[in-house]
Amino acid sequence: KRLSLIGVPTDVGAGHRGSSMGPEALRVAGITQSLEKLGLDVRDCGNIQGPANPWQSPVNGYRHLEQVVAWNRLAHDAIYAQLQEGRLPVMLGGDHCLGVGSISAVARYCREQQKRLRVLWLDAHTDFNTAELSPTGNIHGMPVACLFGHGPEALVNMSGTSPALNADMIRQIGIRSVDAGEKHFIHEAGIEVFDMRHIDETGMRQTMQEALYGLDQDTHLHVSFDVDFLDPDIAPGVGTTVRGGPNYREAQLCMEMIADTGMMASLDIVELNPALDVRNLTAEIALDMVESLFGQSTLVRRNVK
Ligand code: DIR
Ligand code: MN
Ligand code: MN
Ligand code: MN
Repeated sequence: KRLSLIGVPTDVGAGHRGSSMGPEALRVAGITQSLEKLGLDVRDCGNIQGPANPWQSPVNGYRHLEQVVAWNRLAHDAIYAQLQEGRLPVMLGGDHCLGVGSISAVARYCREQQKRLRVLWLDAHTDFNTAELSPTGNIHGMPVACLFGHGPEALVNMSGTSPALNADMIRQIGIRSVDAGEKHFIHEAGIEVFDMRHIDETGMRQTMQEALYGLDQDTHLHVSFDVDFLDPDIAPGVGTTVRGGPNYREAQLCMEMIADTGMMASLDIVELNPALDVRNLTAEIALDMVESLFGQSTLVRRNVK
């Protein structure tokens, strides 16, 4: 497999500064070398350059909308270009507002290639807020709503059609923090959410079997990995920690079961915040997870493709 790492150093969508250092923290942790060791062809495209963070309060319910749009356009174009070259884009975020640009590029590509799209959204949060519903105005809490057609026009239309996604195309896993208005809105949208209670009750294995159900050879599988998916005991270096997430082994199983499908065709790694981390531990843990996503396993397994 041929991979392209694309650094998108943003924190304009977040409520804390520092996720803009995420791409470099992943490189320092050795992402290129780790993936090359797995036999992958890795191209590091470096970092995209975009507008600075003006650190302002929300305007009409959105914080830094102009900058968020600019960064997402750049991310969209960079990711789309790598897909067109037949490479597997790995977006190194940056905050999760970038899910709009990344998944819009993937949705555009899938439409052209007549591929089905399945997005796995690994996150403590559903990221389904709108300007009206959001308690913060931070756009990293809104990307899924934008992809469903709810949000500012520039973000909503980024894939060339709106909505870019519908409920058949996404599964959310690890959810444990949903804002009051968001809770009703996500239910209305009909999104299948495998929250922490679902994982507690059925286990990660059953959860992932359900989340991966129905993939076929024509499916493009996109993984959007918000590092706050992980329990803060193992991953403290994120802006919005929420207790009670998947532990190391549960998260590993999740990633290994995704790898077993052999179908992951694009990946986001977002919300890693080195300013809040401890000796780059969270980058290293996130990288362990990424290694598993790309097929690192203890033993040779019969279902490896
Ligand atoms: C919160 C936090 N729901 C918001 N969202 C985060 O501001 O909308 N998403 N942190 O990853
Ligand atoms: Mn998120
Ligand atoms: Mn999150
Ligand atoms: Mn390792």
